[in-house]
Amino acid sequence: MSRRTVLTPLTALAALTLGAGVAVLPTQAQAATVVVSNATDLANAVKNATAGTVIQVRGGTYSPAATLQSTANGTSSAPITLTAYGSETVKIDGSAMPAGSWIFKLTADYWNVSNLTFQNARDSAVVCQSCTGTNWNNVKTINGGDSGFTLTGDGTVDNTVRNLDSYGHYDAANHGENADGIAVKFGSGSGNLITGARLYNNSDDGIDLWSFSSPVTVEHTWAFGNGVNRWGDSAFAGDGNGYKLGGDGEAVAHVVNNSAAWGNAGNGFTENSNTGAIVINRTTAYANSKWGYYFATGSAKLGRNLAVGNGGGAVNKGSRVTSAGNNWDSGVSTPPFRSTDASSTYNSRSSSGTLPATTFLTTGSTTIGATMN
Ligand SMILES: [Ca+2]
Ligand SMILES: [Ca+2]
Repeated sequence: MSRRTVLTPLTALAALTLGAGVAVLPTQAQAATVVVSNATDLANAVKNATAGTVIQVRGGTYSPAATLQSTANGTSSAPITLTAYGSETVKIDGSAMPAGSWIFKLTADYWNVSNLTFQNARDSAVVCQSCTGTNWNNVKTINGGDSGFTLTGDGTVDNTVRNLDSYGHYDAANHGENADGIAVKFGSGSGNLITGARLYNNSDDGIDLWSFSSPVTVEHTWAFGNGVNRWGDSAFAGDGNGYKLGGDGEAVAHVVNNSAAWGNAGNGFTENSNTGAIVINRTTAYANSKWGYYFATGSAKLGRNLAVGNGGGAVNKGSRVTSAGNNWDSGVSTPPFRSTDASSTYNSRSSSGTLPATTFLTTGSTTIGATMN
């Protein structure tokens, strides 16, 4: 049962003094702050949220019977908040939902969602459709049946995804062809930022910007180990790009700053046929199976990037690419890595949610490659 912490005794008092008027009391709006401790109350709290509602979820694992969803908008001054209670650990598990279910779907504006894990989705874990002004902080999407975190639809504007962990996703029906760590696909809208993400061991790509026609900014993000067949699938079809930065004929100038890709089965960073002026600045591609950077057809701007040990080579770039200050450009040296042991990259995040401290792929350079933080 919900514990409504901002109950209004005056309402009860009014009911008493009204006497027979009880029957015509207006429906009491959901209180501003709702603390929930079971799956039914969680579902109802999400369903009934209105601008200003704060939903706090007590620690534990919740297995709702159906997708948690809302079309209710917050406002910029009165967002809707969904978060863990205090510092408690909350896991929302999709296992009990029907096949094909997403765990959490918003078609809504101005929600702040934080400190929650969405695991074992039957399909995608979290989908925000045509959302404006949502903030996602320290969310984890784990081991689902399609992409972990998705922004989609026209009117996808000014959303920030900060410190997302998204891993272990695999779409069995399509032999892993579709399940990405984070997908910003099939839509448009400006001002979308992904920062501090760790996107790994997904069957398809780390991040996929397929058919999204407005620039997306990605920074301080790691994509690794994607597209590796970890499921014994004899018809495995995952692509395994760390950063798949386009597709479906869109020409769009996405931006990737200070991020890294390693150990992916495909390319570290790829235009994926996007001919727009993609900007890739101070990133590192290490030991990906194909190219570190694959920009064969478009007009990307590659600056101060570091490619080492990639199976296909450092870069495949077409004549329209601008390339300067990268370690494949003439006269630019390759600083040595302090460490190529990736084990620390799996460590817990800092208390504020930032990426774990590591020396992996750091060089100390102030001019080239990702700083890995
Ligand atoms: Ca794919
Ligand atoms: Ca993909």
